[in-house]
Amino acid sequence: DGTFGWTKYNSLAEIYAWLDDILAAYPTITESFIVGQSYEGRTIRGIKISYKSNNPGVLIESNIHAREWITSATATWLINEFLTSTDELVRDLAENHDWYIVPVLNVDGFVYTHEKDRMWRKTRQPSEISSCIGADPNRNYDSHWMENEGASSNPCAEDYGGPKPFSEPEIQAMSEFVISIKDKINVLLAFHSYSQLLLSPYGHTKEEFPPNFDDMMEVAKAYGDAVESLPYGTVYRYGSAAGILYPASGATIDWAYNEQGVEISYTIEFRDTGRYGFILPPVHIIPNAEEALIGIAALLEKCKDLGYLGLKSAL
Ligand code: 0X9
Ligand code: ZN
Repeated sequence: DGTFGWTKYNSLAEIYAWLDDILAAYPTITESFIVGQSYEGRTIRGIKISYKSNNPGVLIESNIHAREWITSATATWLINEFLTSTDELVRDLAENHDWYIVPVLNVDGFVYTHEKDRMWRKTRQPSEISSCIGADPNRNYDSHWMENEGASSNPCAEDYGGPKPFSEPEIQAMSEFVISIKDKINVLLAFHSYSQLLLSPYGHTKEEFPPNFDDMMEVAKAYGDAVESLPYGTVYRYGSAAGILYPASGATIDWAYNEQGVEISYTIEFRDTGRYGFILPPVHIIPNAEEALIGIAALLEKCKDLGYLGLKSAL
């Protein structure tokens, strides 16, 4: 019926109904989890996909920015591939990693983009000092929060860091969820759009680079090369977030890397490079998702070669 054929973008209700169908269809491989509740009281849901024990863990955070619809469309497409594909590469990828996928983190903002303002980015919690609403959830984590002009202190700005770290209930909840599984997580991928970039820490400074920066760039190159090798593949650039984009402090990947020891953490900025930007036509969903799939497969292969996919803790 086209509701879930990745030929259009879906609402939160449609995504959650589809998730329920998937969980019911694959009860032994999938597990539902709840990250927490949003400011407006919505449930932030996720799905774990695990074919066997002692797999390295990969956490995918998607749609932290409300208007970046390609991210949840890609995340749901990946879930479907992991469960249904018969392709050998996809089967290896699916079955040899444990997947924790949060398709829509900023649920209130996402609903707002569907119902009121397509270009909304932030959360929907009102400010106490201004009539402007919401904070940038990707500036709200407690790691170098507000440092080096990596976020704004103006509640009306698109990159407002919030009144304090973890002021946004969605980000507080996500941080608790990450902490609860961090011993099982080898790799964190934060899905964003747009610009076709792979960004490593640090976000708060371009003067310094993380200890394993060279490894992270090698891993990012593997992603870019794999995507480019596709017949219709696009070009991905890579570097540290502050180095090739702009300073952004308090982002998910920086907090996970700096404070929680997740040694491989990337922001992936999907299609396109600006022609359509956030309003990416739905005909891009499947090609973008195929690029993500092939890119993530190459990325994890390189991570494994470099020794990053070992068990983090004996159970
Ligand atoms: O500004 C952001 O939060 C991300 N770009 S977006 O256009 N999707 O809003 C980039 C974040 C990268 N920076 C860090 N991870 N620090
Ligand atoms: Zn974003």
